[in-house]
Amino acid sequence: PLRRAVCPGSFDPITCGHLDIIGRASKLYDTVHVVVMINNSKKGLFSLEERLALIEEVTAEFGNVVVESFHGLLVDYCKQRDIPAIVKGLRAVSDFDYELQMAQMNNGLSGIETLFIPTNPTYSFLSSSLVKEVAAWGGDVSHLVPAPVLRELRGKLARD
Ligand code: COD
Repeated sequence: PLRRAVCPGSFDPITCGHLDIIGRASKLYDTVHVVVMINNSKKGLFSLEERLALIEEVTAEFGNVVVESFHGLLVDYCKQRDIPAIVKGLRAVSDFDYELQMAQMNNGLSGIETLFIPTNPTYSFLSSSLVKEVAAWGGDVSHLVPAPVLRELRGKLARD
């Protein structure tokens, strides 16, 4: 049978840290579903459509990545698609507490397994929110986000 996994997130926007994890997962699974989880209470810089288009563009090279969005619980997305595994990146011990809680909650809710891939140390400090903050103040994030994201970030910030 085909082995499939989900890489969930907000991806506002996708960074080189996310992309590293997705690329590594794409070598371990037949298909990787990158899913933008919709959180109505968190207004992002990028619209849902923009996030999806950017993820499509930068993950095309892997050849086995499906990009979707979902409104609801991650375990319900996994159940609907019959996907047994979630893959997450772990940046530092500070990620671990919360990721462990979510992994245990998700396993208790539906039996789904969460697998962690240690972040490439080059990106261990990297988050979408820091990228947005640094870029907003004119800092250089060109080594932290894929080129299409850099282009869109510059466009957005120029309009503000
Ligand atoms: N290096 C490696 N991996 C990274 C990096 C980096 N620099 N940055 C992020 N990651 C990985 C992490 O695994 C992270 O979890 C994932 O990428 C996504 O990151 P973000 O910042 O885009 O997304 P988050 O942290 O906002 O995502 C949280 C979820 C959307 C996954 C979570 O809230 C969720 O599952 N929500 C759906 C509702 C639900 O089911 N809730 C119950 C949970 S128990």
